[in-house]
Amino acid sequence: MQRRRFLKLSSLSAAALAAQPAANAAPVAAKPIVVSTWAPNVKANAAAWQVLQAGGTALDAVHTGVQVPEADPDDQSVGYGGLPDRDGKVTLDACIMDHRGNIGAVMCLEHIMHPISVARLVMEKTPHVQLVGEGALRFALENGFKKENLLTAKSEAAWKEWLKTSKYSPMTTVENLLERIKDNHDTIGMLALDATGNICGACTTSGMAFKMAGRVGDSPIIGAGLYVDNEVGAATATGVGEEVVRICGSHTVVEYMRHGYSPTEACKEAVKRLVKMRGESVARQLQVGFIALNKKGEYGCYGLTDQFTMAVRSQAGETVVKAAHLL
Ligand code: SD4
Repeated sequence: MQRRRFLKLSSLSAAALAAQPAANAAPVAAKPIVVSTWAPNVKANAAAWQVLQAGGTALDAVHTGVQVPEADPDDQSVGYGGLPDRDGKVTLDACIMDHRGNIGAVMCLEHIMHPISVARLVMEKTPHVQLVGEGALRFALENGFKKENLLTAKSEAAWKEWLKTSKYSPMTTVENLLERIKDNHDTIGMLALDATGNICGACTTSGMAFKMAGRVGDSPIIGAGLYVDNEVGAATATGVGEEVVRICGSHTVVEYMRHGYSPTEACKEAVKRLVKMRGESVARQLQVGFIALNKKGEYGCYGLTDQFTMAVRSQAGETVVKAAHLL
């Protein structure tokens, strides 16, 4: 796989990394609208869309939408059925951000099927913005969440298979994530613009498969995996979280939109920054994807390498967009 990727990506030219002038055309749809990372999340968008269409808030829409993959045992990258860490434990990361800058996150949370709901409770019921591990679990149980076994037979089998051959190394976990991304399915980041013009976002994941115990990626980190500024727009990320954190990815995308870039251009600029920082040879072995939505309902996405997709739902119907990519 490494070699295949290398051959595919080695055509990167210096020109591809040079600053591009801002292009203008951005897909636009009247509000309300909801967008998500990865094509299979059309299902999650459909649930969010029901909320939006009924006049619900962007916050309720993203909260409802991302619960779909969280509860889906066949989705091995989010919630129930997520691939475990290297010790066989399913540990979940999630965050949520509303149009007023309220935020809540949980990290390394075990046994709770809907970490996004716990993140929302952190936001609404505590003086804090992030709870991790045991404290997050205790908070969830105290608030009526049920303790469940999230490791499905399918994910346990995948873990046992991995144990036979894999080494505990950072690159092995990255390779696992890249394999998973080839199935076009991964972490869900969702952004919604409701009928009143407010934007909110949510992001939830089981993180990198077979990660070290205690590892937290970008997904529950506000500014990295998700960022919302109701005056400008919102962005969310997927891919190798360590790389997204390094450039405060989603915040970076929103800042580019603030300075007039279209959602697609803003996502591209963040990807370019990462490549500049990491260098071509490291970057070509990775995947990072951003999606963004602005106040006008314009949306866009961009990937570091091939295969990234986004799902869109608006009055115009359901669309899947294949992201352009830098390398
Ligand atoms: C993480 N960003 O934990 C997540 C995983 C992911 O596509 O999004 N993969 O690093």
